[in-house]
Amino acid sequence: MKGKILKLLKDNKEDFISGEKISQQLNVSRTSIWKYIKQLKEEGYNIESVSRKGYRLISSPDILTSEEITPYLNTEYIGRKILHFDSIDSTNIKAKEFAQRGEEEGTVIISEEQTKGRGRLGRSWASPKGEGIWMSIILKPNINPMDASKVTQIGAAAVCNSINEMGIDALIKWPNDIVLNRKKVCGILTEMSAELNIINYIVIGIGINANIRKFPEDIKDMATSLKLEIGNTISRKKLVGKILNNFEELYNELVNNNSISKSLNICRKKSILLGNKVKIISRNQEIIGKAIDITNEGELIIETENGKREKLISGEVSV
Ligand code: BT5
Repeated sequence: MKGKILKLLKDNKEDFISGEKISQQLNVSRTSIWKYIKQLKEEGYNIESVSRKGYRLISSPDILTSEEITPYLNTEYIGRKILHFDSIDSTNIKAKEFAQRGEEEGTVIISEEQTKGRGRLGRSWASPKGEGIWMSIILKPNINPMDASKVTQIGAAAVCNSINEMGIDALIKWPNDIVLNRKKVCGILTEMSAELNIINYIVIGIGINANIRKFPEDIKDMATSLKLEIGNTISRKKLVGKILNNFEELYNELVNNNSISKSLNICRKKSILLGNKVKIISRNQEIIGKAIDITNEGELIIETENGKREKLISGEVSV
């Protein structure tokens, strides 16, 4: 109901809308309306209330709730349900809990802050309040568990495209980073629950340093935010909308055609690695060579100095 009231206010932004009209349209009592308006004000909505005239929305807060993101969505199922938290341990942990309990494909968990944001191999991910996009998407694709890492390539392509659509020239550092001016602005963590032949669910966690102003000492040389690089605060909700739109389009290719060719075209075109000398640590082994291509399966091909070609499924890369 709160969402419906907010939608009415948003649709009538130019004018006041009376309590009576809201009450009639939504079949809700005037007292309840007053309570919901109070809640909205507490969330940061600036709503003018004038007796005999009614309510008018003056401004909305910069929060990543379903009500704020939905106007930017053109998806069918990705992000049509968004669960928003002010602060949680990790959106991936929460998404896994929900997925385990039967939550549908496409549901998105977003938090303004993570107290235990996670990277790969249990590393930590700095997730300060209100300054980033910390979100996880629940997926239930009917694909071979061996192909789960393809979802990371889809995510990287969706995020890179979306940042590019905002006029910012980000690149992809295979397999799971988006970089801007050679520094990391986004990391992706794909986790899965599966049996030998069947995936129970996949959770893709996306962390974007949107408007972070200052980084902890230990990562300040390798991390950056969109705001720090371009000098402007960016609209987080608009960016989330774009990412979910791009993601659904690219993910549908995997689900419908068992292919990620569109994502890979983006990953190749925007790759910061291809054509360059790289050092990769994969399964405790260090490989130095030239990054040649990304295969149709999403693996990176490296040509070592003795001319040998290696295909990698994941790893720690430095350029
Ligand atoms: C990643 O791991 O890059 C995956 C990060 C995924 C974060 C999202 S946020 C929403 C969802 N919920 C979660 O709990 N996680 C996901 P990896 O490649 O292992 O990189 C981790 C390393 O990046 C750390 O060891 C730090 O050195 C560095 N790092 C930590 N916080 C960072 C930040 N905010 N920006 C850039 N680098 C960071």
